[in-house]
Amino acid sequence: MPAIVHEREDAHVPTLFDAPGADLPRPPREVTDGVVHLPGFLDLPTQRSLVAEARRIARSAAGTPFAMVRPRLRSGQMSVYMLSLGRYWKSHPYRYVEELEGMRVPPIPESFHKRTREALEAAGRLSGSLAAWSGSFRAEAALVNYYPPGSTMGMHQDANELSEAPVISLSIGDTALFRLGGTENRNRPWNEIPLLSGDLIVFGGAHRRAFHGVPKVEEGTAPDGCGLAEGRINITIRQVDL
Ligand SMILES: O=C(O)CCC(=O)C(=O)O
Repeated sequence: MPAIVHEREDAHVPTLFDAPGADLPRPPREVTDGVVHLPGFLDLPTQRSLVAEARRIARSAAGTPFAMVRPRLRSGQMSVYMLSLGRYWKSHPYRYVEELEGMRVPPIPESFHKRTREALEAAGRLSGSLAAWSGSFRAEAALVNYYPPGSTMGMHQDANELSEAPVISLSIGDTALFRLGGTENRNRPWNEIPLLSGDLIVFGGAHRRAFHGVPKVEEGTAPDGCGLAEGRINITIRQVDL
């Protein structure tokens, strides 16, 4: 997760539910080579338990070097809060570390590992580029991103991992617009995928280093029972080493 650029791109984003096609059925699909979208991958009880787990870890990390904070990057203050598990994603310069101030990064909980295995199995059934990873993927770094109302994430590349293994991304809470472009720059053309609570995106293959971001989160759309009263949680899981 390197440089986040805080562009004002959100100014052009329509309301998600007004967007053309927003009311169409959402079948599981390979959106483009190596990018799989599985709507409703997590049921509500699973969403609640992942949120509860993330809260428990965030509470125990409070006051330590691993506290959930809004990172300050070279490009400015992020609006998203981040909690690092397994490896800590550090800025200045951007890199992953296994410890800070002599303390180990909190481990990735078993519930996240389990969802990762299930996600890769399901994604591998839809994408030839992802199929090989379900047996060999090692979940080494998990980021819990909390989007309070009004927050966004600028277009960026996940480029600090040595591995080409895909990124597993789970969404809980408010509906977000996930924008995925090419590997060369932040510009169009993009795929834009509304991510509802419980959705899974896996991106790898030709799009592992694609620029991506979240220009819009629709306030007040989190379903009852997902475990979040407001905002959005995104959990991304990565293999860092080769
Ligand atoms: O919140 C999301 O859906 C995307 C998160 C993301 O891009 C990242 O953690 O690198």
